[in-house]
Amino acid sequence: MHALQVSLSGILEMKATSYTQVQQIKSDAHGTLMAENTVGVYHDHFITYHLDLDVDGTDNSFVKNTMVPERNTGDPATGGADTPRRSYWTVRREVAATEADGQVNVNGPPADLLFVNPSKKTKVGNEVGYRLIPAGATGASLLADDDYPQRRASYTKRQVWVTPYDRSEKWATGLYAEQGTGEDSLGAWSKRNRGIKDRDIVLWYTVGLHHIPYQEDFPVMPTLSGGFQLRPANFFDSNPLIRTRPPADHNYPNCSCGVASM
Ligand SMILES: [Cu+2]
Repeated sequence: MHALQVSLSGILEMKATSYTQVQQIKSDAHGTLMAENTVGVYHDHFITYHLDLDVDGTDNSFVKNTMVPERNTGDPATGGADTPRRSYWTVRREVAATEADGQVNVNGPPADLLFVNPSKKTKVGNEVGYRLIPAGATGASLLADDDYPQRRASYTKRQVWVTPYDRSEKWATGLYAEQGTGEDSLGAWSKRNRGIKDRDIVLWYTVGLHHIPYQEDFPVMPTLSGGFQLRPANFFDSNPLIRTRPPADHNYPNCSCGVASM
């Protein structure tokens, strides 16, 4: 399993103000009064990971396993069962065909997101894969699509994008982010809606944090973290830890206790 985490710390972004007390603020101060004459401004952090995943080979597919609530029809022909239970949930499996299917807001309906190799199977026939698990910090941009920072980083409205590998597509906001207009960015590339099924695909995962500053963040911020995990999902035939050897019977110099001496 791979866990990736990014942490925010350091000096908070601040602006000067004439306010010295919260009661003086009559219009939007666009931030929190952190100290006299000091406002910590509202802002976002977006950290984008660009991962050329190769799950047991280069040609992979992106699979969305969406959990779907169902009513019990009582009829096995329609997935029901003759029991008093009224409902259950099941999985709708979708293999992304093109880039449009590869864009996911992870705050939507519950779904497992997997990268599989369709040509490699476990003994019982499941496609080998890895699962992407967001671990906090799943903020999506709140800015208008025609706002300038948002044009450059239109992809920040969704945490997950999947594209076919292209060596010229390396940085999500393009080569010149500061003066970019969005034409050389992940959002623009993905509009071509290329095929992403059973080929060399790339995951772009954006960790997003909306930051309303609080007084504890001043003057230096206690660490705040977010990230994601990549976890084997039908990659091994069973729990691989089962075959791990037990630790050898060491004599640790600072530890005199042990089963034999008790
Ligand atoms: Cu911040």
